[in-house]
Amino acid sequence: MTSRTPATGYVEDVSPGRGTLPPRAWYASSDAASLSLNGGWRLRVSPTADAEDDAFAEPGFDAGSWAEVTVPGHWVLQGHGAPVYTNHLYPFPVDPPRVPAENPTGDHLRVFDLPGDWPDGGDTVLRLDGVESCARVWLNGTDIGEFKGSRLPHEFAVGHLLKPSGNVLAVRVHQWSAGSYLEDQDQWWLPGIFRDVTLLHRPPGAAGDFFVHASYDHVTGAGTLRVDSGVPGRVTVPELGIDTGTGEAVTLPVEPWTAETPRLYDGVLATAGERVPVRVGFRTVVVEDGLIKVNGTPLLFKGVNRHEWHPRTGRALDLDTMREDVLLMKRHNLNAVRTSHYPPHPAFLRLCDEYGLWVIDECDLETHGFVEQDWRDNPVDDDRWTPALLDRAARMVERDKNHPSVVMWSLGNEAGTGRGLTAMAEWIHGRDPSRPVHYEGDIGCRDTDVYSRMYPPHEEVERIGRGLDGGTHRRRGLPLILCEYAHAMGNGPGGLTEYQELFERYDRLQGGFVWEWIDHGVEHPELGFAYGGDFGEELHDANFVCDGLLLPDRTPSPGLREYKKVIEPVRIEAGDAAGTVRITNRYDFADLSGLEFVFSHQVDGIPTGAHRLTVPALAPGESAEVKLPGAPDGRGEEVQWTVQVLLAEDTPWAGQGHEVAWGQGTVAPRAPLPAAAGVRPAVDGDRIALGPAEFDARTGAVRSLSGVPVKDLRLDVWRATTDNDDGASWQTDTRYGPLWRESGLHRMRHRLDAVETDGDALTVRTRVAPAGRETGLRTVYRWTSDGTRVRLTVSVVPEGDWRMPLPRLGIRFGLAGTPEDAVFWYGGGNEAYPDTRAASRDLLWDASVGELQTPYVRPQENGAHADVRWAEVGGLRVDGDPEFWFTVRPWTTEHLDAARHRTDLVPGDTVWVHLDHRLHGIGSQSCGPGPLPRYHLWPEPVEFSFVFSQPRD
Ligand code: IPT
Repeated sequence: MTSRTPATGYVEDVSPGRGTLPPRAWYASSDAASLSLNGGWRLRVSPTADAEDDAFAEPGFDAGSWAEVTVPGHWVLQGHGAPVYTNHLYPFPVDPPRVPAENPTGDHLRVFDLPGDWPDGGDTVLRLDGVESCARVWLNGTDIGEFKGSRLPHEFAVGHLLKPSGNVLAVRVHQWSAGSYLEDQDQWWLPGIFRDVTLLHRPPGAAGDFFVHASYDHVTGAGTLRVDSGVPGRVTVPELGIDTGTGEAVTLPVEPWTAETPRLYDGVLATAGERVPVRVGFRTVVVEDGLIKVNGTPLLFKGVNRHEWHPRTGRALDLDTMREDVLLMKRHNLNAVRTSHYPPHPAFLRLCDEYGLWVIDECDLETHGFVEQDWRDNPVDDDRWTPALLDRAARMVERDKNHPSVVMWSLGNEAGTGRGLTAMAEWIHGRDPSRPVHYEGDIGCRDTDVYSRMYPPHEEVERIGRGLDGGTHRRRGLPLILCEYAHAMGNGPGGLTEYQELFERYDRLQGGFVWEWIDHGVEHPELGFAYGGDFGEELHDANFVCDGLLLPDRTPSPGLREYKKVIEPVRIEAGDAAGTVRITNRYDFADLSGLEFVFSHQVDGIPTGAHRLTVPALAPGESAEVKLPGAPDGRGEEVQWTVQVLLAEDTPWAGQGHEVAWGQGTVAPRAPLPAAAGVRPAVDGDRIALGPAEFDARTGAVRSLSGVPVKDLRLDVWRATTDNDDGASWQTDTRYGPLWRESGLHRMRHRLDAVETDGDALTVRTRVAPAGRETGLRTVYRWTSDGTRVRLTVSVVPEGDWRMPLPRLGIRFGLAGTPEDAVFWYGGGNEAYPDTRAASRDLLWDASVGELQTPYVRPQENGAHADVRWAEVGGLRVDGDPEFWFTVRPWTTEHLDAARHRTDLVPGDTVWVHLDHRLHGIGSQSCGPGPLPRYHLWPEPVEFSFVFSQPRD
């Protein structure tokens, strides 16, 4: 027997690769030639790593019959094979570093000519910015090496192999490799050459690698610039009059860079061989006195975790999409991004420098699946893998070190603990002492400079804020950030306001990063957006991949608008003295001079005139009380004040007039509703008339109100459970979604006990309860009328041993209608639930029924509006006593509950109207804690009323 090492042995080799150049700074030279090799490539996908020999790499190979794909791209999103989604489970047997025999392998071919003016001399480098997960590369038939580390650049020296024309670049990409064990992030597995491929001419005397050190001394106001470069050269920054040698420090007065004031100075590094534009931002990051400070000032991160995602191209993003992300973040008051869980496309960091976002740059490392075996054999605790880990750390730090926006390095995510991580941290600290190191899994903070947690409940965050959490001596002296919190899966996240209050109350709490930026739904012709399982995966985690603040097409979700309000940089509250507002500057660095304040009074939801409010240019943290103009005479109407904070001038990220913050308060409350009584019910055969209402005499069911036919009006306690109701399987706290279903709250029965016409009321007595349980809700509907209006008072008394809160408590009924029908209401605007209502602003609103549906990728409860005084829908007006939660749908809750994808929802000819007295909170239990106890809807005796009438003109 003879054995032979397969030619594909490198696939399962723990080493990072062979033949690549040392990592270096990523930059675009202004004069050295380059050639993009993006575009159409030939592709052949084989089922295993070694199904095909390497003859395809030879010049002259005829790939005419191969498919065409676009590079950058993933072949599984271009019609060849399918994506696979798992959260933390490896989608193959765990036997490191071995991978399955079924290893889809994409042979990519590209033939290219050099441009006619391609310079002679020097060298040329081939750079691949991202290939998942392992690639072997040939140029003109010569094997130049192979590499792993999907979201990191890899370069080869290829000058000696290039010809003026007919160059053949062959890249064999394996979906699975030893590297896959290090890339177990919660996302789709998407093989391919998904970032740019570029040929870079390197003239003699080219800069190669360089390190821009630009610090800021907040005491003196001076910046110090020193550019270290392997190849000597001159550094010029004309605006500052800097003209100095590499390796030499210059100190002079500058304006510092911050995420709020992203002051960049354009400079040039000129070596003998090339000129390289450098964008210098002066800032100094330290952890001192237990706080993360930039330029001497403690930061508050208002952040988000960003995976790279596009619903058609996966992790292959174009510049416009990256810019759209940054603009959306800035416009929603975000100031920070954690690049979960790998370094992003380098252009994204350039945008962060330019527009201003604090960045935690995270290494391409996660070994989460090892948790299933109590972290046994975890590569980060196995010395054989350490070179691969160090390679990843170096590729990230070297590539991204010149970005002022990067204020922290992160070792990776969910990789347990081990010597390899320590080695990475040591290497990073040595190479770049100017930035703190982050890693959430280092619970004692042995290797890290900040204490970081994921998804802790509020009370635990508060304990940490008060320094009562214990922990190692080192940890006790460090600030806390929540690298992930508030899981934005489906409807939610709830509880943001209360987290923010804690962050603002305790210095040690320096904010956090909501999980996550965008739903990773895959555009799909039949399903709308596909999620895990939709491609027939053997193992998958369903729609856990859709947990973003943006829907997959980048439509902001209500959760993003909520977050924007919660983290607004200016707080507007009622002042202590009557007729005043308190205005607080919550920026860390900026004053309020770029903002204008517009004030108006609202009478019954209608703004009356707008005035400019003069507000002092408060420094960060300062507040002032400002007097408001006199209120109009309400004459029984409700009067509110509203202050909007707008950009006074155009900024790079939003135009003049863009709203950054707002506040609202009450001047005169709403007048009580009339009793609407006096007329007596009249029984007439099988019907009862009561003013403009008609009822079934036997059942007491309402048939019409003000001439509008009404279907199935009754008490409703059910909602199509949200992802946060259902909760994550590993949660140890009660998960109410499953409990509600188990208890039959979705199949309540309505027993009729009596229909009474006494005096001026029609009273319908019922008991609402699920089969198989003793618990129930005694429910009495009491109808009265004054001849034009009809008042319904619902009283509910719980019976039995209720051990759970209710999803909702209100009534629902059907009206003839379609999604196009207009709805008007006075009350809150944004979708809101008890713990997601910060962005709910009172106004007179109108929308169509269809527009009021939030199209969460997995359909679920959505679309409630808070504090609604009255609403008009389907030819009926409803006034609430008290205010109610208002929801309309072109389908029933039962349909919504059964739907798995958007396209399962088909409108009928009925619009279902929900008027809720109370709702259960939303929370974050799809990964974190449930709603705070104060947002639980515990059954208790309640009474609430609605007055129905004809719409007003
Ligand atoms: C946490 C992961 O870090 C993140 O990648 C994502 O999977 C998130 O959960 C859920 O969407 S890890 C979890 C065990 C808290």
